Amino acid sequence: MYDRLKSAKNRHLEEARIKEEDERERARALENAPDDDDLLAEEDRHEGEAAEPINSEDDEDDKMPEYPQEVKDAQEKAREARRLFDEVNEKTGDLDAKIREAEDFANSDYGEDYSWAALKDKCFDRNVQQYTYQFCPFGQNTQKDTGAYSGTSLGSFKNWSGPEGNKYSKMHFGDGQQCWNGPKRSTDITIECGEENELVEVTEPAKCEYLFTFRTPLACSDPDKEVVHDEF
Ligand code: MAN
Repeated sequence: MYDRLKSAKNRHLEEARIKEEDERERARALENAPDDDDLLAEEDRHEGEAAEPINSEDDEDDKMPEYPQEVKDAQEKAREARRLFDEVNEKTGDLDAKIREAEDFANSDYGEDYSWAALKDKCFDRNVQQYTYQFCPFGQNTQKDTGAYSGTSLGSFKNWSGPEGNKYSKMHFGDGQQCWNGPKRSTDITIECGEENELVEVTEPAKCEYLFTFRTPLACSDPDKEVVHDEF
């Protein structure tokens, strides 16, 4: 999928580059100015001013002679080429963002059936004493004074950390805000089956090491996969 996006992007860029290059060539040839190899830069300097004469021999004359028509045409073409280039550049920027997003998605572990992707970009809060804790499954956990705007990072998602065979039952978050005289803050999350997505418990068993319990229907075993026992 990104290969297709990438080649579309490269094609757009190449077309715009060639078109801009052609127009510059033409403008250079017409202006017959060997030193001026950047018509667009020249164009910038003239922006907002009346066109200046090429060979101004009469300084007293207020009326400015204009560039020859071919040069003005070439300047307009160059402006057009630049507009096209800017437009394509913006489109490739959008494509870049989509490619990054697709790559991120492909490099993340959302489970065999990608079902955990449903929690991507979601966050769940719980108030405990003076703090509001926030669990953002594939992002960053925080602790903030309830009502405060910003908080303390309790780590960002590192990996699924459940035991073999049950990998998706725990998550580890690390590299949070450094604890005074202690480690960088981290969170371990235990994931349980529940009817709703809910952060049900928050504790700090050791200084700056947090434990969350999160309930979600995603952790409930798939009834299709369960062994069906005969009821006879
Ligand atoms: C803050 C909070 C607490 C933590 C201390 C450590 O008060 O992040 O959870 O135990 O800092 O100094």
